[in-house]
Amino acid sequence: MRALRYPLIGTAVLLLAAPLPVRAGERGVIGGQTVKVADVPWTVALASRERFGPTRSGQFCGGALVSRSTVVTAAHCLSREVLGVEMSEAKDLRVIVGRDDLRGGAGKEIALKDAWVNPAFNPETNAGDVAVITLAEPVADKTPIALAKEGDVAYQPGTEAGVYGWGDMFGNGAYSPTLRGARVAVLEDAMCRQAYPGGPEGVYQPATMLCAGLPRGGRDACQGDSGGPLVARGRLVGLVSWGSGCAQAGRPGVYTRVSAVAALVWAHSIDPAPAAPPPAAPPPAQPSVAPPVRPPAAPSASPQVAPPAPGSGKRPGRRPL
Ligand code: 4AZ
Repeated sequence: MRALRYPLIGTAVLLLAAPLPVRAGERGVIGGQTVKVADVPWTVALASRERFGPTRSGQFCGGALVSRSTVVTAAHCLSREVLGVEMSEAKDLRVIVGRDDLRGGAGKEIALKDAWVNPAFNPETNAGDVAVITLAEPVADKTPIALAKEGDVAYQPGTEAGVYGWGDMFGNGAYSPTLRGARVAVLEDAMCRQAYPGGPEGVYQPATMLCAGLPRGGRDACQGDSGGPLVARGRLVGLVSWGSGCAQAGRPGVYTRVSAVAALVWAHSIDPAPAAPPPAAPPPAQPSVAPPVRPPAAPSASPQVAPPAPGSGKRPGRRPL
C-alpha cells in the first residue's frame, strides 16, 4: 500500500458490475462500469494540477460530500507521502464536484477553507484514515450523503455496496478519465483479519475498518480511489483506504469504517450533523445476516445480498450502483 501511494504511480478506481465475467485471480482486472456523477452527486474528486499534472484535472483521490460545506476523505490522501509536500504547501488543492470526465470542465472546482487530518492516523496500521475538508464555498445543489451510524444494518456482511472513483481501472496505472463504480459486498471481518493479520500494508482492525469486495476478487477500489465513498443502503459506510493490490482473490479492500469516525467528522465540520431521520419501517422478515455470497441454489431477491459470483450465469438486473 505504501508504494501504491506515490501520487504519480498509482491512484485507485472503482468497480461496478462487471460488463464481462471476471475470472478469479486474474490480476489487474477490476470489474467496473461508468457511472454518472448526477446519480452519485456526493462523489467528489480531490485535485491538484501542480502536484499531479493537468490531464484529468489533477485528480489524485476521492471524497464524499456529507454536508454543504463538508467533504470527508482519507487522511493518507492529504499526507506528505501522497502530495509530495506538506498540505499547506499544496496551494492549488481543490475539490471537484459534478464532473464526470476529468478531461473536461463541467461542474465546479472549489478551494479549501480548511482541512483537518486525523492526527491519530497511523500509517503503519492505516487506522484512523479520515480527514475532513471544509469547502471555501458551500455546495448548493448537490445532495450530501448521510453517514452510517454504529449498528447500521448496512454493515451486515452480504450487504451490497457501491464504490466510486476515478482511480486505476486495471491495477496497472491506467487511471480512469471518467467516474466509475463497482458493486461489491460488505464482507465478514474474518476475511480481512485473515488477509491482513499484520504486514507491511497494514493491520485489519474491525472496530475502525470495514472489509468489502468479492471473496473471489475481480472488483475492488484501487489507487486513485482512496478517500472515495463506499455506499450501502443509501448511506456512506466506508472510505476507500487500503488493501494489498487490487481486486485479487482473498485480498479484499479495506475501508475506513464511517460509523466509527462520524463523531469526529461532525466535530470538525462547520455544518451541524443532520437530525436523525424518522424511524424506519420495520425490517422485512428475512435473516438479518445475509451470507457474503449468495449460495447458487438459493437465489434471493434481497437487495442486500451480494451479486452472484462472476461466471455463475446469474446476473441481477442493472440497478444504480
Ligand atoms: C491505494 O493505494 C489503494 N484495493 C486504495 C485501495 C486499495 C488498495 C490501494 C484497495 O490508494
